[in-house]
Amino acid sequence: MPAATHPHPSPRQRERRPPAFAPWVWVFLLAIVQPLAASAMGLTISPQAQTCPREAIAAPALRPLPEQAAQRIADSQTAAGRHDVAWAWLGSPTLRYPHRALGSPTHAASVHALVRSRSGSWQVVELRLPLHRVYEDRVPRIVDIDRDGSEEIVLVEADALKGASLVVLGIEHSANGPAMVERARSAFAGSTFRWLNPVGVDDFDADGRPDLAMVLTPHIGGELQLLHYRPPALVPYARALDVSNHRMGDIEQALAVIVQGQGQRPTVVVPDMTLRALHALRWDAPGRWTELGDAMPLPDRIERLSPLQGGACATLANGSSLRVMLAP
Ligand SMILES: [Ca+2]
Ligand SMILES: [Ca+2]
Repeated sequence: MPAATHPHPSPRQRERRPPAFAPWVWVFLLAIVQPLAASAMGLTISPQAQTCPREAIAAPALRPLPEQAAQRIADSQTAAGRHDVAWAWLGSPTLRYPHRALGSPTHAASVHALVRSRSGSWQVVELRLPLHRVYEDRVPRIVDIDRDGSEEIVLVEADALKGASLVVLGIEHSANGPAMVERARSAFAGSTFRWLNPVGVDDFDADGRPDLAMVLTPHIGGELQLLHYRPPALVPYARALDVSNHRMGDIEQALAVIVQGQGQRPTVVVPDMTLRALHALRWDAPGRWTELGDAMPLPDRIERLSPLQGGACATLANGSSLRVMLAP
């Protein structure tokens, strides 16, 4: 396992650190010297005329959304799969874990999915948590993480004493039909109300197998972790400090983007702890972080990051949008 390293700039990078202009001066300078900035820093930021896209254009759903999905918890999102999980949603609202990281003390005590059975019919399956657990999350993520043709569901679960854990659920088939089961989970965050926010799934270390990325404790000193999927565990193999992908109390969970550069491993674009600057971090051989430029200061707090081809679109608290691109 490679040694965990910190994304702080090397002495060489520090020598290149430009003088501390006001953030708006930076945006202006970057806009007018973009070609130079692109080759020198690996990450460019320029104004974006349109508002950032909310969602990628989705393919047609496998099945109509089941009526039961209307019972999902308030402010939560349904998720659509592409293979054998048509839909997933969070249910059974409960106040038994009164943490307001996502704005409301209501959390889900169950997850539900419309899945394809071995006979080809579609059935709703569910997984209910014990009384000391909730899903402290607002959106299921459907992905075939082990590429076996059957989709998994990724969620944040929270324990009354141990805090949050990232969990991967799968569909298991038996004579009784399909059932939702736990495949793997990360270590718990450590104590009550310690939370984590997922970033996404990609093959960050280029071993041919998808990994998970998340930010542990994004409100109190966030740590970006890359984790191998090794059922029954999610095993961290890389860590980077001074990151955050969530503002305490905000429902928005999308503040980090995975960018696929040409001929390179995937890069994680993620705010720093102030949510006013961006890191671009890539896990490179033989096991170290490459930071594509120093953290880039922005004119206001980042409220959301949306994927763009080759980069990300940042929505700022002042309503403006910025285009954040990796150098090719
Ligand atoms: Ca799978
Ligand atoms: Ca991998």
